[in-house]
Amino acid sequence: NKGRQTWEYDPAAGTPEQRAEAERLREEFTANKDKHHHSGDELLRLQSADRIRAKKHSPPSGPVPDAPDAERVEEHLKGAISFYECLQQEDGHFPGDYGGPMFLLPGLVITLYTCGALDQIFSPAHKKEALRYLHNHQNEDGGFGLHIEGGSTMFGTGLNYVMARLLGLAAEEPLCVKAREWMHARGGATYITSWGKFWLAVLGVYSWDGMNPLTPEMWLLPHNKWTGIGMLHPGRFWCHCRMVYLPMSYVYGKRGTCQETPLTAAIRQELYPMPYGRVDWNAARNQCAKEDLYYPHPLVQDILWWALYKAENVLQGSWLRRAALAECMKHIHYEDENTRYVDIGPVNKVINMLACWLEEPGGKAFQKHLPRVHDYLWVAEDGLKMQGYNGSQLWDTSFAVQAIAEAGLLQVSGHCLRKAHEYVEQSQVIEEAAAPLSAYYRHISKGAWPFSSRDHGWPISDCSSEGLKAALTLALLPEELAALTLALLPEELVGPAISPERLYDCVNVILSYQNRDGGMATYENTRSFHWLEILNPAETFGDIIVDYSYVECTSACITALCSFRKQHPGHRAAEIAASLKRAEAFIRSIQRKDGSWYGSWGVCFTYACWFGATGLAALGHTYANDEALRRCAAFLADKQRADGGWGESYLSCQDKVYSHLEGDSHVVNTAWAMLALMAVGYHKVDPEPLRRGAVFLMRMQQPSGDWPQQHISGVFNRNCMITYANYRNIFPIWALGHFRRLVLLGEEEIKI
Ligand code: LAN
Repeated sequence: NKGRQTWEYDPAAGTPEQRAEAERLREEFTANKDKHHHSGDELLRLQSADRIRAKKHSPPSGPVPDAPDAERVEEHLKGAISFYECLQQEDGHFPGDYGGPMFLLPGLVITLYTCGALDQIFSPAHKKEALRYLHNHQNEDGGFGLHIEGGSTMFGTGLNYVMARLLGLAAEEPLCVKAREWMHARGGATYITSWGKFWLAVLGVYSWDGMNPLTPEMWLLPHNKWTGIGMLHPGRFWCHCRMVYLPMSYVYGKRGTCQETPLTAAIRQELYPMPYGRVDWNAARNQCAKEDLYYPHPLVQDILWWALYKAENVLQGSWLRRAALAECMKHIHYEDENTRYVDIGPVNKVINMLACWLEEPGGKAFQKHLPRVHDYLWVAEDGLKMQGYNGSQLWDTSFAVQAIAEAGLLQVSGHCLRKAHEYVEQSQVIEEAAAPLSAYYRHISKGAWPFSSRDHGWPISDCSSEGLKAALTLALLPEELAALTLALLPEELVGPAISPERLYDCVNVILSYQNRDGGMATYENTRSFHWLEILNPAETFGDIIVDYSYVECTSACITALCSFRKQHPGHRAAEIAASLKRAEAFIRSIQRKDGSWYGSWGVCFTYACWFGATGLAALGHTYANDEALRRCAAFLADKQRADGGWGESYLSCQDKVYSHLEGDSHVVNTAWAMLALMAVGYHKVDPEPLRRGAVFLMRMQQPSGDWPQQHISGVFNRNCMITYANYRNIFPIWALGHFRRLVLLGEEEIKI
């Protein structure tokens, strides 16, 4: 259960002052909702209010000078670290809001309603907070976006409308009236995306005939690629795509639908501008609002779906269908059991739960799913949301370790690092998933680190790499701490070290991730070809079918292997050297002409430049001796703004063109840009941009030592944004720490 984050409703929790303060924070958020779409995770901070008040260090008050010296920066860092430490949990991880997507909670509410379990999970307080969330994130025009910063879409509006109704909001409430008007003005809910069609059909407010088929028989295709057709087997898809379409096709194949209630009968009539009985379902299959269209269907899909649509007449009720559904259920149970019912992500979590219920209403599997719903819920002053994962615990904690250790202020951070070490140790995956892995299309996991917790357990290339780097960083600390003559034994300082064997297991996983193109993908190897994206039916998401090599994942693997071989030079040295060479070639091959890299998991070019630059720098390349790094530095230097910071908009991700933020620069972008520039040694050429960046970060720091939550920093599938609440603490600490030691103190290389 390490790393488990759940919120409980306790009306008596806290002092009356704290409760009043929470209410005030909520009201303040609502009053300012047009100014910022993000909660600042203030309720989490409120929970730690006593610790925050008692902390030893705060940043200096008074204006930040234009040319701060090392001592001044040190004071800011101490304040930042002491503050951040207050958020750390008993088990050593740093919790934070991992919301952002707006299409997750409705699926959960629809499922729970369908299974008759809504009131079991959603207390009146949950409902109130979920409705608060809806009110706070409804756009001015009445619609809802795909994510909290996005313009209105039919997907967001249709699903959140339905959720509002299921949570008890009357159709005449202004929220509903405005959302309905938004939908009707655009033709109504038949224009929702295919995933939206799926959820509406489950609730029984949309016809299954209005859906392009999710033929479960695809799971019976031969998997061997030499058969040709085997290339289409879901076992070759990106795991998130495979794991979502698995239970979706089960539910589709069964036409699993909520029993009609007066409420669903009413919703049916509300979603469309015409009476429900007059909707043309065949035409509806391919309708999609222009606001939602990120990846329009190519013609082949229309032909394929038409053929499969016709085939449904034969397949439904056939022995083949029964065999396909049984095959799906086998894989669903495997996934549930191997993740302790957390599941790989928020979408398959909910649909797996629905599939289990359809298979056996009230059965054991369904019962085991219910408590794990809480792992995905998060409460902040903007309300209750469903997160994009069961948290980002290991990811944030590994970054935090690296950032805090590099600040080099161990007198302040020793305790915090010790706790973080416990979490890193306890979350490494130490066992494989159940055998046989190949029958379930699973990659090896033993030795990997997950993104969130050991219970979740899916291995990821760059999480393994960041976990390994954190472990290696911590392994060096006892010496450093001993040098400070602190009256503690090294073991007491960071806890017992992770054994070399476990680190070797992780290296084994990292090496296994290398693709033929030299790069590393996310959870598995690249198993098929880019042209398969023509089958991507999800209109709002790009590049979901294949797990590609990414600059982020590849660079993380490079830096991890480089750190590893410094401490363990004898272990698989030749293989590591060969792997690094190929990974380097991959990174170079995907650099853009303008010197940048495109980021797939963070916003955006700034994020990816940080990875591209640190990857090459770890291999010994610098500004002075490498043309690619000079181009990258020039790209970044060119993007610095008048306030000294960097600020990139999420629009970069969808448009694939650099886009500046309006208003203030962003502390997280600024830190990434500074880290990239320092990695390549730009400060030796011109320290000025770094000094200005550092001053910007210090000016943005709050008196508590915290930084403000600004625009959204994470992304997936090109088009959907996701919040990384911890980044605003981690990366400014990292960049300022680096700046102090490298630029102001003139250290050549930072050892840890
Ligand atoms: C994540 C979160 C972590 C992220 C990093 C480790 C940061 C990245 O470097 C590799 C990709 C990965 C693992 C990643 C992939 C896509 C995820 C799982 C997410 C962004 C969190 C949520 C998202 C998931 C796909 C959301 C559900 C939506 C679907 C389209 C299925």
